[in-house]
Amino acid sequence: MAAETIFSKIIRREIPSEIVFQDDQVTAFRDINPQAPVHILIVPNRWIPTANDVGADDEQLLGHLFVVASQIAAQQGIAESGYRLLVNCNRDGGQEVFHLHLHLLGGRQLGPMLLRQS
Ligand code: DGP
Repeated sequence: MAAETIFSKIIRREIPSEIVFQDDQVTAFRDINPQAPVHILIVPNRWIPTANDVGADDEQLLGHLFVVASQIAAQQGIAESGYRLLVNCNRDGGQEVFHLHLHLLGGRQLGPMLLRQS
């Protein structure tokens, strides 16, 4: 049985993190292990474990996630240089935290989308 993750505690501000944006639907905070000069996680406040658990009721929420991502990219000064938005799902996707989140990565040339392995 899946359970809430550390991200729920971050959203409720029960443990520290560098929150850059929060409203009633989403929270955005800096990744603890940044892979680029800008690496921010944009997370629905409501717990959705993986992309597999997204339903029709989530359409507005997930659209809002992208609106917030583009606003944060502009605030971080990377909208014009560019950035990557990424969602990992389950084992093969490399998901480590089972609370759906959008990675916003930028501030350097990110290179090819995937490592070239067979
Ligand atoms: P993913 O592999 O897509 O599930 O990415 C999970 C990300 O979450 C990973 O880049 C590291 C980040 N992360 C894990 N634990 C914490 C934490 O406690 N605080 C913060 N700020 N980030 C975390």
